[in-house]
Amino acid sequence: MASRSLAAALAAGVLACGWAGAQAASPKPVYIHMNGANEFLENLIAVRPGQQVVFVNEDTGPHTIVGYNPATGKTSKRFDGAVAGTKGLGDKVHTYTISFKHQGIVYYYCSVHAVLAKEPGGWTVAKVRPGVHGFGTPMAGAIIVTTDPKLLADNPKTASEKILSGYFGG
Ligand SMILES: [Cu+2]
Repeated sequence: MASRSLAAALAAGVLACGWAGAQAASPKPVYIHMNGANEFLENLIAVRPGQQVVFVNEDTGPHTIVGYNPATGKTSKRFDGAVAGTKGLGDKVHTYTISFKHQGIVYYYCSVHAVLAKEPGGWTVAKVRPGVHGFGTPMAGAIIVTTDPKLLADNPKTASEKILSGYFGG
């Protein structure tokens, strides 16, 4: 009898631990892809504080990922990544991973394909670097760091996959 209740207690304990572990586990990363169009495919995403954001370069050319403050125009020393290109599907892809502690909006751009420019109102924005081909949008994006479940559920589908096989670019 004793061993049976012990086994039950152990089982309950294991289940409780497993459940607690699952609760404490950090959420999956959110992926942002570079794919040959000189843009960030998922250029607006939401993540929880502490959740990893992984930039995946599926392009043959290199890119940078540099945070900036639109109010001051200053670039970030901490949010400052660079990713080399890849030879194509099946070849190694380079990634850059970062997470953010505080809620708010974080802005970033690729300094190879975009430039920061001060608007007449004083706000700094990313613009297409002259001479760079692309799809009309500057290579830049924003990350909303939030606990709002509606925002977190609104990420593009591609943001949940590391490798997008149809998106390798030239
Ligand atoms: Cu770029």
